[in-house]
Amino acid sequence: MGAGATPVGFPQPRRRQCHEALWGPHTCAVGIHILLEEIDRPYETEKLDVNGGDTHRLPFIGINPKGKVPTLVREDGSVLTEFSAIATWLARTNPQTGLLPDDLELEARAVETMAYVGGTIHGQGYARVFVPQMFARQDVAGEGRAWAGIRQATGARDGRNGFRAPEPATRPA
Ligand SMILES: N[C@@H](CCC(=O)N[C@@H](CS)C(=O)NCC(=O)O)C(=O)O
Repeated sequence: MGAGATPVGFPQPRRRQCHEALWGPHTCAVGIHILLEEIDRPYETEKLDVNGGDTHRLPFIGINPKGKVPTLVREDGSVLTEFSAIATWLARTNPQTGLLPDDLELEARAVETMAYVGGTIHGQGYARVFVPQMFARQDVAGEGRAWAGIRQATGARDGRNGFRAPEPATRPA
């Protein structure tokens, strides 16, 4: 399959007049909406009822099988997902906006901040607020489900040992 070819079974991307951001109120996708405003070029939006489950139903799930906003359908019809990827791509394709510094060190710092906000504050922080029952302190979770799962998957007596590298004898020669 040549570069840029569409895998069999996938809908052929259709060119569009402008980008379309699929987003939901009160979600991190609002950030991409803000960036599109900053860029000051025409764009379209599709507002989803995320709490109502729109991201897990067709047609959205056919566009982004991960079932997450933000999702950007670009002018060439291709779909880009993940906040930091979309933000970086929007910044790089619109350098006049100065959204991302040119200097490598400053760019690395911007990516560092984006990764922390997206991965740690958003990904873990909010999950801990919304579904605290899914999290337990590791020092009291020795008999908890997570370690039990690791024990089962690895055969380790103590869940923590499940993370140890295999004994040399079990490595391929
Ligand atoms: N790793 C994704 C996470 C995006 C994400 O968690 N989006 C949430 C809204 S803030 C979502 O779509 N949730 C819908 C769901 O999980 O059902 C990214 O960085 O874009």
